[in-house]
Amino acid sequence: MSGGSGSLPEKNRSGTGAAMSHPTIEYRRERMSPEAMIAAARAFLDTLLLRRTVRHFAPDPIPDEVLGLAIAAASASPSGANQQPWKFVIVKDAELKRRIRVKAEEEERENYSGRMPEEWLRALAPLQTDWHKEFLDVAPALIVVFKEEHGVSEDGRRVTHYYVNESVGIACGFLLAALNAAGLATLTHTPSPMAFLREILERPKNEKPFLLIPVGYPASGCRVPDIAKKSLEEVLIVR
Ligand code: IYR
Repeated sequence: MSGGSGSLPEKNRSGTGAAMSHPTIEYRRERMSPEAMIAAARAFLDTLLLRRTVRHFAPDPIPDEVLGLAIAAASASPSGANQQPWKFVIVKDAELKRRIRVKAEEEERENYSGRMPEEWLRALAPLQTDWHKEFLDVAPALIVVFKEEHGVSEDGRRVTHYYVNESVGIACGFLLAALNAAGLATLTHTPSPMAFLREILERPKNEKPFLLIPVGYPASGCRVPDIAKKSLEEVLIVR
């Protein structure tokens, strides 16, 4: 057998002691050679290093199928109790994008002119952001990620969801990586507060906006801040 470090004792095979009511399936994955692992990890890193947060998009349309595949990748993410507490709304309609921009800019104007403390504004200065959010109607698609704070059963009862922020955060990471792998530029935008997104996009009350991701090609001549990631030495501790 490949891919395992050993066999589990029979009574623990299901991990729950309830194998009959909660069936398991065998999980196999071919082991890679160390060389192949290193090559795959390096190739993945090199692709991720191509990603930059982009604030200037070309209006050119992008293939719908790529968006669908990237959202399928996001939805393959692990989640608390496998509850998959997320919804992804793709907004391509020009009028909806315009309404989102108008509301986001209203909020951001307040943020930049008093709601954000000086320390926050100083931290943001290298990113050169301000209240203008032109990208919200220029980018060909916005993906609005909603978190389901709780679920609703078929008979209308409230279902508790676990580790919602962690789950949706991981799914967003998968989504950004998938879009990046397909050669698209993204922006992780969090207009604050963003409750207006639920109203404009007519989502139910148990869904809260989590992240707004404009997607597209970078505009020609697009520039990004000259900022760097921390070195591995700064972020990695081996004990
Ligand atoms: N939401 C504002 C401010 C902002 C906050 C953080 I933290 C950023 O990393 C970038 C921007 C805006 O979008 O301009």
